[in-house]
Amino acid sequence: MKEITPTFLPLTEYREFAEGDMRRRALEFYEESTRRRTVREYSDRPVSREVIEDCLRAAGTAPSGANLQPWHFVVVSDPAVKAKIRAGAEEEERAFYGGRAPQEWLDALAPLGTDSNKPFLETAPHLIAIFGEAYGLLPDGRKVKHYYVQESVGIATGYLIMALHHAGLASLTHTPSPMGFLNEILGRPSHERPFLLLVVGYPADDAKVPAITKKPLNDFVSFV
Ligand code: IYR
Repeated sequence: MKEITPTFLPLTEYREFAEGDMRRRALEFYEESTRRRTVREYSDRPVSREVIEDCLRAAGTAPSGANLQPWHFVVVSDPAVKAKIRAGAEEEERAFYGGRAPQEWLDALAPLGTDSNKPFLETAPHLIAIFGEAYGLLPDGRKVKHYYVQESVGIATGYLIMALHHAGLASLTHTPSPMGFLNEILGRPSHERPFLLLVVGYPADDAKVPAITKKPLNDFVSFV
């Protein structure tokens, strides 16, 4: 066993807000979240790498199991690589929509109007492939086990989605299944499990989104 003495520092960056400000901030954040929509029709307008980097920096501040930050993000902007990803995803999606998915699942998806055709994987300027690392690797090759990988990567992805939205960018959480083709195309090792493919860019000028709604608070929250 390694003896490690934790180091503690004063919590200098915490900010408390007066009650009114707190209420306003909570409401404003909620209202900003309601404006976010998952977008499937993108413009090919470029998005600066700096913006993507800052949003990823925000994702990297997410809490994680034992602070081991068990994630890896690959930003794909090269059209040739995006084309390969589209081909890989559409192959899986054709199998999914063509029989692999049970009817119940297809029925659940019907309101979204999705199908196996994924042109946005080439149109959008950036695809961010998000991986969860089952373990970390020390410079000497030793493995460091990671904890709560799915939870940690999910939280970091949530931060990323909101950071992009806050910056004025649209995104789509795309989950072709299975996603092993991402490891192959992007040359990631097998202990990095594909978690999600985030499509990022400006919406197309004529983008439409499905008429779907979110549950009201009382339908998904209880107070005891
Ligand atoms: N991966 C498929 C199907 C799909 C599944 C779920 I669950 C969604 O919320 C949306 C789509 C596709 O991307 O079309």
